[in-house]
Amino acid sequence: MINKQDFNIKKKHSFFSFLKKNLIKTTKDLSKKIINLFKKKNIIDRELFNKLKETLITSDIDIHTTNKICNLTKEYAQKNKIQDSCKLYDYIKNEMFKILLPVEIPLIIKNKKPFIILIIGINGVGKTTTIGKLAYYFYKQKKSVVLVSGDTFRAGAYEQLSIWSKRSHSFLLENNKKKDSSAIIFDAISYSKKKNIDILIADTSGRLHNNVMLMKELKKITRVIKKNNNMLIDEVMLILDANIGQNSINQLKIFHDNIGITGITITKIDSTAKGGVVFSLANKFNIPIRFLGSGEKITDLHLFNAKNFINAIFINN
Ligand SMILES: Nc1nc2c(ncn2[C@@H]2O[C@H](COP(=O)(O)OP(=O)(O)O)[C@@H](O)[C@H]2O)c(=O)[nH]1
Ligand SMILES: [Mg+2]
Repeated sequence: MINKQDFNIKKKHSFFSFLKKNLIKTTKDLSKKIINLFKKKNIIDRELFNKLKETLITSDIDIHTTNKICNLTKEYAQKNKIQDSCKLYDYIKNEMFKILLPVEIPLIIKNKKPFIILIIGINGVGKTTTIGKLAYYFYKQKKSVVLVSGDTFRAGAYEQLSIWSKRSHSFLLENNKKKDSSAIIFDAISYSKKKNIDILIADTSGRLHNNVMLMKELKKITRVIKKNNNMLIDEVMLILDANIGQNSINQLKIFHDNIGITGITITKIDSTAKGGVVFSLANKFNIPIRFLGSGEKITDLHLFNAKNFINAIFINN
């Protein structure tokens, strides 16, 4: 059953209130502490900056990004001879917004058929679920979508994708059990070309990110796709689970070094207190954050929006 509540027709501000509500877990502490330090009159001294540093680090922002925010704020306060900590609230808000803004780059579907999206990431991060949500998102935009299950390792992977294909009105290609994932995806491209399909989304297997075999398999998939009449993958989307905090930086680095990532989707922002990692990912890698996943329903997918994310932390009341 399709959930009638469609994100495409939701009012703009409802996404903001959604984020505010759902980010409560993600950024509640961060929000509360920043408000305590910079919405109340505090003396601007070394202790205040130590507290800011501690606040950022404990919400899972890495040390490098934390130092950047603290140093900029300190310099701004000194340069402008600011005495009152309240006057720094908007400054910090803006500096943190500036970290997120460059990675707010939505996925544009070019008029190339099929537009190929390869979904990768370790086990359990939400790859298959995100594919279902994406397929529905494109279905609402009146695109024809084909799914293919390149996960030949996990028992039930095909069946799980099959459920999502029905929910999202997309077409799932049958897998030839004798073939490996790159051959299965190769066939899916040929099929989609023949049928003039708009978008092909390929699921892949997870396992461990330091698993040499996994990287080998993903490299083979990208090689095989390139050989298919020079078809390029249009989006290599890495799925990261917000729950794993700083560990997602390592995951992104390994996948990016081996395969080359063109976009990120961060799932499970509804169930974590480690949302600060979004700032680390944005600051350390200049890779677009496409979507946020906020639950298990088909409509729990949201375009990443830097302003909404910041406004959910820096609450103005
Ligand atoms: N709360 C929450 N759960 C999610 C989200 N995305 C996926 N999940 C759950 O995470 C689990 C693993 O998802 P799955 O798509 O099978 O991960 P995969 O192994 O990467 O394909 C499932 O129980 C999903 O329902 C999300 O955004 N929020
Ligand atoms: Mg899966």
